[in-house]
Formats: sequence, C-alpha cells, structure tokens
Amino acid sequence: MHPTPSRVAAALAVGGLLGFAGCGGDGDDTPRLPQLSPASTGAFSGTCAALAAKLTTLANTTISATTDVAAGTVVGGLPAPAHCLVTGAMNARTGAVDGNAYAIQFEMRLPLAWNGRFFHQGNGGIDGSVVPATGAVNGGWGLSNALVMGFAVLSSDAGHAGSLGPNFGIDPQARLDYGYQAVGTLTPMAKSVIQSAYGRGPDRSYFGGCSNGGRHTFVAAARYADQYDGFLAGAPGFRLPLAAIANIFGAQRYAQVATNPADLSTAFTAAERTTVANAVLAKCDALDGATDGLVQDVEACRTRFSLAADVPTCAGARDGTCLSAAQKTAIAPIFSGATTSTGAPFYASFPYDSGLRGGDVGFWEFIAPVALDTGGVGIIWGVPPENPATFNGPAYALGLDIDAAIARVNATNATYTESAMSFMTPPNPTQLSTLKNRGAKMMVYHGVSDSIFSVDDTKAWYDGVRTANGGDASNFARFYRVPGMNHCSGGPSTDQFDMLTALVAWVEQGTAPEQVVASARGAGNAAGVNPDLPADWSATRTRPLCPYPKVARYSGSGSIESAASFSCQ
Ligand SMILES: [Ca+2]
Repeated sequence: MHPTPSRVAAALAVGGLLGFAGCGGDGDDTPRLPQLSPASTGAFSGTCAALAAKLTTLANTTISATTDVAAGTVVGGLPAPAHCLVTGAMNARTGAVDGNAYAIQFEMRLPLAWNGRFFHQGNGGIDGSVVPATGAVNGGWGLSNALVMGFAVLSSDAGHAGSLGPNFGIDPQARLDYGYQAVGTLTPMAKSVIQSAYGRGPDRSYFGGCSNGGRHTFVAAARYADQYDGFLAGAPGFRLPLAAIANIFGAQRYAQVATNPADLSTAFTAAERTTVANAVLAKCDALDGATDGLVQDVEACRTRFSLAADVPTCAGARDGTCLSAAQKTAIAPIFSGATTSTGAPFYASFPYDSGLRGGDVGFWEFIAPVALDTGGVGIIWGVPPENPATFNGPAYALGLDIDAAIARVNATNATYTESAMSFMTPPNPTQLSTLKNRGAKMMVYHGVSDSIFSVDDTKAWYDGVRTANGGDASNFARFYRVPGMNHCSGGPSTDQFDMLTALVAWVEQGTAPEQVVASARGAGNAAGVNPDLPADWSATRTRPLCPYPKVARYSGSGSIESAASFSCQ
C-alpha cells in the first residue's frame, strides 16, 4: 500500500511552498512532485429550488432552472444518484457577422451526496449539444460515470446550437468558444455554482472526454492547467483540423479505386479490410507471446508487416481475398501518412492493426470525409470560410486542394483574427510544466485501430513530452494504447475500463497507474455487447492496458483470457 501523505505537507505543496524543491530521500535524485491532498465528501446545502436564488449574481450567466432529480432516474443510460440539475447559459449575444443567436448553454448535475470533486465533461464532434452531464468518459462506457461516483459534473454545447451545423463557423467568437474559450468561461462559473451548492468549492477538479472531448482535454491541460488537477483524454483529436484534412486526403485516394464513385467503401471493402487485418495478425499477433487476436507489440509490428508483401495481390478480379496493385498504391499512403503535394507529411501515420475490420472504420474512412470533415475544414476552420449557402460537402472533399486547405486553417484575416490551428489545438502541446509542477496528472488512452485520429499522432506527442522532461514523463503523464480498439470504443478489443478511478488515485493518493485492467464486452456485458468481438474470445476476456512504451506480454502460462497471465514490460 502507498502511504497517505500528510494533509499538511500536501497543503503546503499545493500552495507552492514546497514546489519543486522536495527531493526523494531514497537515493533517487529525481525531483519529487507535489502531492495533492485528497478530496473529502460534502453534502448539498439547502434545497435545489433555493439554489437558484444564490446564483443570481453570477457574471454573464442566466440560470434557466434548478430541478430536483430523484435517485434512480436514468440519465445517460445509468441510474443517477439524487441530484440537483442546474441549467443555464453564459454570454448570450447576437452574432455580428451572421445575426444568429449565440450563447454557451450548459447544465450541471450536483449530487446531494458529493465526493468533493468537480468534473468538466468535454463533448465530441463539433459540440453544439448539451450532452447529459454524467462524465461518461471511460472506454467501453456504461458501467459507471462521474455522476454515479459522486462528482459534480458540467457539460456544455461549447457556445453554439447544433441546429447551425458547421455554419457557426461564420461567427468568429463561436469559433473561439468551440476551440477553447467556452471552457475558460465556464470553469470559474461552475466552481462558483459548486461553492453555492455545497458551501465550499471543489477540493479537486478533473477534466475529461474522448475524441473532440479528448481535444478539449489536451487544450485544457495546456491552457487551464492551473484550474484542474487531473486530465483524462481519450482518442484526443488534438490536431483536429489536420486530422480532418488527412481524412479528406484519404477519401481522394479511395476515390481513385472505388468501383462506385458514389460509394467510397467500394475502394476497400469490408472483406478486403478483413483480409488485411488477418494478414497483420499472421505477422504480428505472436510477437507479444500470445496468439490471441491482439497485437500488443505495435512497434515490432510496424517493421514486421508490409502491405505490399504480406497481402496477396489479385491475379484476376478483386474477390475480397486480395488487393489489386492499384489498391495497394492508392491505400498505402493513407497509412504511411497524408502528405502535401511535395510529399511532406502533415498529420500522422496510422498503424496496420487487427481492428481494421472493426465496425466504425467504414464510417470514418468513407462517410466522414464528405459528411463531416468538409464542414469543419470549409466553414469552421478555413479563413475565410466557404459560403454555407452554396457549400457542397462531397464535391468539396473530392476536389479539395490539400496544400490550400492546410494554408487556410493556418490563416487569419481582419474578421477571423485567430487561426484554426491556434484556437483548436493546444499551444505548445508538449509543454506541460504548469500541470506537472503543481502535482496534477494526465492519463491518455487511444485505440490502435482508431481510423480518424491516429494513435501515432498521440504517440508522437507523448514522445515529445518525454523528451521535454528528460526522457521520462511517467511521474505526471501516462499514455495507454488499446490494441484493436476503434474510435473511443469497439473493434476486436478489451475496451471496457475505468481510468477515472485510477486517475483520482494517482492525483489524490500518489498511486501511479502501472497498468489498467480492461475487459471485453462479450455476451451478457452490463454495458452492452461489442459486436466486433471474435467468436473464439471469452466473453469476459481481460487484458492489462500498459503505459507506453511498455507492452502487455504473455507470461507463458495461465489462461490466455486473463489479464493475470500478462504483464507490462
Ligand atoms: Ca497477441
């Protein structure tokens, strides 16, 4: 067991009096980081109805309702504890360019039995919706969430209505709110609401989300590290404009070999993706010591597997068991990494992995580039934005000049004074000294078979964080790859895990997460069955998720279905 640090010493450290000066007394000369004190429980003060009267002085904020929610009410798929639901909006205004109504709509769910903590939920996609504030941030969602655990949880639409679609990008302030300013605006308001509700502010504050929510988490870790103690980022699309352009680059490649130009999936069918996934497993599955349908040793596989050499080239017509030479030529650059017209990489490579046959790959590869990425690149991020009245997503994607698109997400003008790469991405993302030096912690997970945001981009980020910290960042930030997992969940993977509990233990008790045990969601799983699981897996298979660069390796004995038979090496 790890000793609980003295509350006094921890409080001094929080105040910065010990700061970086405390050194380990065990012969290790690594500077010891401050240990934050644990949160303590609290109770809702007064009634939910009476809370509204206490919130009338919040700056630039209108509270629309405070509503009692009974214990057991299903919120976000799980029975919630008894709580007070606060709904409201900040900074209501009329857009100067488009005349539309804008505000940062939010809700907070405040459990009557409070664990002393605040959780700021980063939402996915292009925001625009106040997703129920449950803090459902763990992989394989469904068994628990931050609200059930007793956190006071905030969710917002990040400053625009979903009914606008990507057209909110016409409004310069809505761009900035989506990028980072809504988070900065909401944070002190939320802490004030908690103060009013419980008689004290949060002891500890956490930020988390997956996909665009992971991006919000990365941005918050860079911009608002003084406001949060723990960060949990899943599949962080922290360079979202470039990821979207790379995805459009992919669509253009698929279009070269699609047999039906109106259906890009005909370029690389489900049967063909299964053929490639099986070829990856044939070369790489056993490298971790277990032939189990999971490639844990991602780096070894990178040099071992070759699309050109290890996937049969069709001798005749395509039949799903081979790729044509033209397909290999078209598809390989998508995985080796999208490039400009001069061959310069601008986003990231994608590893070949077993989850290429997984359920959401077809959506992200063939539908999202024309249906989603276009609106982002053309209207939310480009300077100047395209005209929404005449915008045609599919035509835009397939005709896009990649070099020009990259220039546009880096551009500014008199109306749009901050570029998308500035407002969407964390400034200097590997510079996390504020977070580190105050004792805050960061955990990041990413599916190896994520086909929209690349696990390799997150790996490159983490390598940069390591370099910026003398080669080892594991005392404040850890990165976990999830083999086989698609975007945020799914794929032939163990995608059900609880990193929030692990993060709290690290932040508040100093218990570093050496591994996180993850489960498959097989038949009977309470959170819903993952349809991508292979039939020969146990329904309850478990695996350790290992902090990079460690890899889960089979011990050589024990059940291949059990995490206990594997260790992080
Ligand atoms: Ca394996």
